[in-house]
Amino acid sequence: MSKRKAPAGSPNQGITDLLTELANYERNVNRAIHKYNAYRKAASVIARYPSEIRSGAEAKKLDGVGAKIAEKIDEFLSTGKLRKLEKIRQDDTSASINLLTRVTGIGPAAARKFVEEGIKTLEDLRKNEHKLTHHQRIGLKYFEDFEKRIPREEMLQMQEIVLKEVKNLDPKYIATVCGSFRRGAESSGDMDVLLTHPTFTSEASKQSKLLHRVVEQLEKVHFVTDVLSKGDTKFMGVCQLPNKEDGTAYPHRRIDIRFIPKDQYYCGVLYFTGSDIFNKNMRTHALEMGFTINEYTIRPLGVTGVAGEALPVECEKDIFDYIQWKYREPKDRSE
Ligand code: DCP
Ligand code: MG
Repeated sequence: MSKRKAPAGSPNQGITDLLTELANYERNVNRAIHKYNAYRKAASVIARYPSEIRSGAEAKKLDGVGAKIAEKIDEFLSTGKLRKLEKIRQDDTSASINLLTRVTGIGPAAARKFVEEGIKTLEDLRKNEHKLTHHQRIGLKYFEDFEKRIPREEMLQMQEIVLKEVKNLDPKYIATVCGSFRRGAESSGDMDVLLTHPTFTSEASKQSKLLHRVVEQLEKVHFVTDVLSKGDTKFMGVCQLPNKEDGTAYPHRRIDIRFIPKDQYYCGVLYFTGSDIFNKNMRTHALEMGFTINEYTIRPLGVTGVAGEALPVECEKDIFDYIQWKYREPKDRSE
């Protein structure tokens, strides 16, 4: 999962930036995940609004924008700023926590702990390397690179390398680049790869070798440059395209590879294609239809509300069919 960096370019970017900043503040500083989600939902619906919003009342008509957010939009439109945000920005602790959580591997709890110990800047982190986990050290090392979004053109080149190497190892592997890339985004925050193999099912014993072989091959061709963590079913790391023709280097990028049992693969592909807001809406509809969906399975709910056995799934459309939803292409899954 990538740290939140919204793509630029809506007529209401001033408003969406403001809501995103408030969302991050609620998550990172207050650890108020519901408020975080509410601001994110409002930002996302406003980001897709095609014309310039001129009042809070106009915004309030959109699903996900309530009275309090509408009020903030009014204040921002009439004064060009928001007192609440000005205060947050001036608060030293909030600003430091927000900064530190931009490092991958540092969550809100770790950030608060560092700040309480007086570690407040990237410089402070560098001086205290011994206090960082391996993951956090790599996050610090590539801090600037990881803040950059990945243009689709580079995602396509990255995808080509991953799919080619996987196929060369064993054509029976199935790999899918999910996340915002699969939804057609012009830029992505990271690369989310899902991997399966017919011999790996939820009944079979663990097959972590099949994941590790792929990671080792990607290291061998110098695509994967660093490992953040490597488990039986999930690899988190860093990758980089080979240098451009003129010799300049591409930024280092975050890559996750998840190794998923074949029978759970398409529930995984659906989940990791997102968006997170689309997933929430789809899960809500599934519940209304008497099913529970998560990143592994879709299961029917009995009259007592207890989930039954996982239903067979051979493709994403099967999941839509169970809940009687018209199939939606990845590009139509922003909400
Ligand atoms: N996901 C989710 N709920 C979360 C986190 C993630 O449903 N809390 C799912 C939907 C996301 C997908 O996982 O689309 C991948 O997570 P990312 O954070 O990488 O999100 P995107 O790939 O959509 O965006 P980005 O371009 O920022 O990477
Ligand atoms: Mg992503």
